[in-house]
Amino acid sequence: MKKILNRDHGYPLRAVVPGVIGARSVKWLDSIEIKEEECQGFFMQKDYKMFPPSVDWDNIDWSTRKPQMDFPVQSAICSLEDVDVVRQGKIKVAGYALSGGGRGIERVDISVDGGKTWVEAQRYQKTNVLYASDDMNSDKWAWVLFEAVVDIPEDAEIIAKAVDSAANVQPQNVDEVWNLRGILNTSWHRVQVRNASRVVANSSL
Ligand SMILES: Nc1nc2c(c(=O)[nH]1)N[C@H]1C(S)=C(S)[C@@H](COP(=O)(O)O)O[C@H]1N2
Ligand SMILES: [Mo]
Repeated sequence: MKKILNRDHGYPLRAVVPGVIGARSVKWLDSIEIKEEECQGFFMQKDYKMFPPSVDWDNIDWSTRKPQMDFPVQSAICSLEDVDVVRQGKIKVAGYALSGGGRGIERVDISVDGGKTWVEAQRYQKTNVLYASDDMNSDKWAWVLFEAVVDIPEDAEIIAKAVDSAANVQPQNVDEVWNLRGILNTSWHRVQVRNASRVVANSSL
C-alpha cells in the first residue's frame, strides 16, 4: 500500500526517529547538518526535558537536564470512546502499544473492572498476523497493535496497560510521573463505557 506523507505530518521531507519522542522527528526538513556537539535549538534545550517534582517555573534551570530522547512504555485504546454505550455484553478493545529505545512489547493487559482483574490482549503488527512466541524482533521500534474481546459489566471502566521487554510497566496514575512540562504522561489509559441493557432499563423507569 502506498503511504502518502501529507503536509501536516511533514511533507515533503521528514525525519522519523523510532523509539524516540515525537519532538525529535522533525518535519518539513530543508537541510541536515551533521555536528559533533548537541543541537542548541529551542526544542532540544528548553522544551522537551523532564524535571523532578521539586522543580517549578520559578527555580527551573534548563541546563541541568538532558533533552528527552527514549520514551517510556505506553498504550492507548482506540476502539472505544468515553461516551460509547455498548449494546451487547461483549466488546472489542483494540489499540496500540509501544516502548522506547528498542524495547519490545511483552504484553498488553486489559481490565474491565478498574484494574482489579486483567486479561491479556492478542498482539500483532501486520494485520491479522499474530505473534509467534519465538519472534524476537518484530515487536520493536514501532507500534504493536492489540485486541481483546471482553465481557463488560454495567458501567465499566476499561483499562489498557502495556509491559515492555525490560518489564517496565505503565504507571497507574499520572501523579506518579508528573513533571513540570507535563510530558511523558504514560499512565494507564482508561475509558468509561456504559452497558446498553442498563441504559434501556433506566430509561423505562
Ligand atoms: N518542523 C517541526 N517538526 C516538528 C515539530 C515542529 O513544531 N516543527 N513538532 C514536533 C513534535 S513536538 C511532535 S510531537 C511531532 C508531531 O508529529 P505529528 O504532527 O506528525 O503527529 O512533530 C515534531 N516535529
Ligand atoms: Mo510534541
